[in-house]
Order: sequence, then structure tokens, then C-alpha cells
Amino acid sequence: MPFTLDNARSIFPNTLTADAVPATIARFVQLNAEDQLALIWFAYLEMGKTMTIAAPGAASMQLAEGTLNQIRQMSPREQSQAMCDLANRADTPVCRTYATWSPNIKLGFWYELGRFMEQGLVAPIPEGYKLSANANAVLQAMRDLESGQQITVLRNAVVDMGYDPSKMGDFKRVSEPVEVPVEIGKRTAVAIEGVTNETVLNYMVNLNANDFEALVELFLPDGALQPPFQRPVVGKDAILRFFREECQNLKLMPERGTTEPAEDGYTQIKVTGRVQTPWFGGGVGMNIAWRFLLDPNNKIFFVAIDLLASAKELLNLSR
Ligand code: ECH
Ligand code: GLY
Ligand code: GLY
Ligand code: GLY
Repeated sequence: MPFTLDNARSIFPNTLTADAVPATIARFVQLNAEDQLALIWFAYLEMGKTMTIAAPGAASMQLAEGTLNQIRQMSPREQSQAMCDLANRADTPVCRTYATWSPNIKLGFWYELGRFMEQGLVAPIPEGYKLSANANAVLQAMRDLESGQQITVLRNAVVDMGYDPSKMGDFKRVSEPVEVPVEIGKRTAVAIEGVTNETVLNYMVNLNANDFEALVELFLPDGALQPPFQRPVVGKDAILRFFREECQNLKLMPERGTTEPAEDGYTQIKVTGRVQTPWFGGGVGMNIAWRFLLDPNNKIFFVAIDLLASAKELLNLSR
């Protein structure tokens, strides 16, 4: 049986992913907008005691500046309404602009709004705001997650706000400029216990070096990449765009893996290790698995990136 995208997705079915993340999001989106914003505010304050968030890059802030200024100039009532509109995914000019932004610009925008709220420049969450019982339960569920899972919930909540891009027809996507790749001589070498496959090693080195052009050449023309809790991104053009928009300055620290022959001369390789996002640096290590399916020429037909249920899963390389 030749591999299809569908059956490729289920290689290494024993991989235990952090299902608490989509479960928490599903409960979060049921809450009303006021509760959603207040819950994130409380979660963010609590998380700030144990992890430090990096300021957004200047380039992304410049891209959000117009909208941030617009919001600053509103009355407090209008400011609260604009933030609720974002959570409600309403059809407003601000929600439409927000929908054109890459995840990093959305995160940077909320980072700035959070600072404005602290400084009294934008309407804060009312003092003494009482979360509903359901919202309190979701906040408690978030407290029980590992830090890598907490920041994933926050990121997904922010990415899903704003108007639905699929309802917007044609529009220009807005993302930060792509930095120059790290020079060849300055790249960090990787070693993975149990894996010597050159494609997999080059994948890690190229991604760490922001060398997305070289990285995408490791894929088959109809290859696919499945990010955590998302549908696969299919085809080299879409994958390259995804890398440029969402993968700058990640730090991949693969640790160990297993290499096995699959049908039709394919090879399946599972690697586990840790990943850091530039937003939190070494303060948050996400426990990650990569599940690669390579064709007989060692090109990537499929790779899934999974956020693991716990650090214990880093040791699970069984099929
Ligand atoms: C305030 C209250 C009102 C409402 C809101 C507020 C502000 C919230 C803010 C939140 C900021 C959150 C942030 C979260 C960042 C999370 C980043 C994550 C990154 C994960 C990356 C991974 C990469 C994996 C990959 C690998 C590959 O091999 C291929 C590519 C890829 C408080 C005002 C909203 C400010 C900054 C979780 C896992 C390894 C798939 C990318
Ligand atoms: N400083 C807030 C956070 O780390 O999420
Ligand atoms: N400050 C983290 C980022 O812009 O990705
Ligand atoms: N999950 C993609 C990123 O945060 O960069």
C-alpha cells in the first residue's frame, strides 16, 4: 500500500500528545468575551511570576502600530468593546486587520495592549472582576498544565481571535520580514542518539539557522508538515510560507530517536526533544516529538510535530 497523507499521519500511533491543550481551548471558547479576556489576564499575570516573556521585535510592532494607536485614541468604553469584538471574532475594521496578521504580530499586539492596560492607557480588566464558575474552572485547568502547554493555550487563543480569514476573500497577509539565515560556519551541529539520517539532521540544523530555502528543499513537492494541533500544511510553497511566517528563531534541541524501515522503501523516524520559542527563551522548554516519513530518496513526505503529554513521553520511542 503506497503512503497517503492520511495514513502517514498515523505513523508511531503510540505517541501521547498533550490533549489537555485542545480540551482547554474548547472550554475556553465557550466562555463569553469578558470572561475570556479576564481569564487570560489572570493567567498571564500568574504565569509572569515564573516565566519571562520577551518584548516583541520592533518590526512586528511597527506593523501593528496603526491599530494600536487607533485603540489608544478610543474612549475606555470603546476600547473594552474593541477587545471584546476581537474575542467574539466580530466583523469590524479592527477585527479584519487583525485577521491579516501572522501569529507573532497578533501576540505582539496583545503584549502591547497588556502594557497599555497596566499603564492606564487602555481600559483595564475591571478591578475585582469576578470570573464565572465555568471560567474559574478553565483557569484552574490552565494552572494544572505544564508551562509549554500553558503558552500553547495562550498562543492558540490569541491566534483564533479576530474576524474569520476564510470569510474575507482575497487579502494581503502581513508578517514580519524574514531575517538572513545564520552563516554556514556559525550553525549549531546536532547529534541525535539513535538517528544518523542526514535529512533529519539537516532539518534540525536548517530550521535552527532560519535557512528556510534549504529546509524546504528537504521536502517532496507534495510533502506535508503538520504543526501541533493543526491540519497538515501541504506542498513546498505553503510549507515555505509557513516557515517564513511562523518559524523564525526557534531553538530545536532534539535528543533521541528511532529509525525503522517502512513499506515501499520508505523510512519512518521518530525523534523526541525540547523546543524553545523566542518569546520565552530558555524559560520554557516544550516537550516535542517529530514523526518523519521519508521516501526512498530520503525526501520528506510527511513530518508531524507534536506537543507531548509530559516529559516522560520523551523516552517513548515505541511504535
Ligand atoms: C492580555 C489580556 C487580554 C487578552 C490577551 C492578553 C495578552 C496575552 C499575551 C499572550 C502571549 C502569549 C505568547 C505565547 C507564545 C507561545 C509560543 C509557542 C510556540 C511554539 C512553537 C513550537 C514550534 C514547533 C515547530 C517545530 C518544527 O520542527 C516545525 C515548525 C514548528 C493579558 C492583555 C490576549 C500577550 C507570546 C507555544 C512548538 C519544532 C511546527 C513551528
Ligand atoms: N509575563 C507574562 C507571561 O509570561 O506570560
Ligand atoms: N519576541 C519574540 C518574537 O518576536 O518572536
Ligand atoms: N508554532 C509556531 C511558532 O510559535 O512559532
